[in-house]
Amino acid sequence: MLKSILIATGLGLSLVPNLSKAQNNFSSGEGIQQTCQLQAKASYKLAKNAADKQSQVICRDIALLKQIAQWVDQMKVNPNKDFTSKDFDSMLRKEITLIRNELNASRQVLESLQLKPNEGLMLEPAQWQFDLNGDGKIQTWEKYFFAIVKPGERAWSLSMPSDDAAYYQQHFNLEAKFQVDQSDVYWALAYHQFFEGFANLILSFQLDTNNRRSMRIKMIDSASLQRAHALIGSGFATSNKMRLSLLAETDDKDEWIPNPKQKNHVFPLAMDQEAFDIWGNFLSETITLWNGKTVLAVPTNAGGVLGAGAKMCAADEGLNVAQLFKKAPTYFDNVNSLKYACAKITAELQPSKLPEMAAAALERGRNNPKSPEWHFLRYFYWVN
Ligand SMILES: [Ca+2]
Ligand SMILES: [Ca+2]
Repeated sequence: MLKSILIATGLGLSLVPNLSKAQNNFSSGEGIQQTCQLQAKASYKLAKNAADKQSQVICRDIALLKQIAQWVDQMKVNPNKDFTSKDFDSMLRKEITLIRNELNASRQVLESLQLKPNEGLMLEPAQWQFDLNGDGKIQTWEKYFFAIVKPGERAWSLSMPSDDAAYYQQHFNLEAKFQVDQSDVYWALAYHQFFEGFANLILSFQLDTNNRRSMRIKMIDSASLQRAHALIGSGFATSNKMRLSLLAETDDKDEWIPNPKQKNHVFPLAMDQEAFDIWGNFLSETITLWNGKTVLAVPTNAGGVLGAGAKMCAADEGLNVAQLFKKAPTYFDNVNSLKYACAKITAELQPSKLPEMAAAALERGRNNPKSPEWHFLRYFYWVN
């Protein structure tokens, strides 16, 4: 009896300093493990202050990432070859619903965050090493999953994360750390809004396989489709807030995304004033188009998806993106199913400048691979 009390007290005492040390520590491997265990135990409801809220979002997102990695591994072991089957549909729908709900919870916490100076947590992402797929081992790709690439390195590829340790030593800044500020909160919020929007978009539709001769897409949830439009629109608006918030920063210490004057940052890309201007122009054109204040009218000689879209509407019409979401019919067979969103060009409803801007940016990029426009696509990947 006495022995068990002693052990219990000893345990309690030894736990106390660990717990306080674990509170929102994202600068060491042990710290983040303990912090996130604490957050999980509190079912991600531990949010008494700004630090707890940041901690909750990071830990909950990592838990979601683990869940996805485990789900993908499970799919590899037990692949369902027939992706048109009802089984596959409900399995995928269940997973995307879970992703949407988790992103929704984190998004709401981020929306409620307004950081005052120095309320931001210090983050050292290369220390965040987890067994993501739950196979009991931390493999090389898992060890470096959160590590940040060095400036000037090729920041993106669509291939699987590398499993070669030397690759990370060479190309990654494994000492990178930064202190979160309100601009960075907007950065995270915009990503959450976009991804939650895409999850809603996917969930609005279903492959209709009842008619075996031709496959078509059925819209099954109009409310989810409206949420997708609203969330992606909010993502653009937040991205613009982030741009303005970054430009307004006057300090220069432990930064994540830098403004043109800040030098002390660990972001893989430096952004000059010109890049900020291009970003601002693209954003404002995109927001106007997204909200149906302009229409997408593409020259009929354009190729690709845009060209096909252009031919769909009459010569004096353009595609109204807001109508695309609001008036969506039940069935989509081919690109002509989108005709319902064609709108007459009038004095009030002008064509968007976005196609010309994109074409000009690509053209300048072709002539000068160092031009900021050419790098814009890379910026888009990192900066949203
Ligand atoms: Ca693993
Ligand atoms: Ca900053």
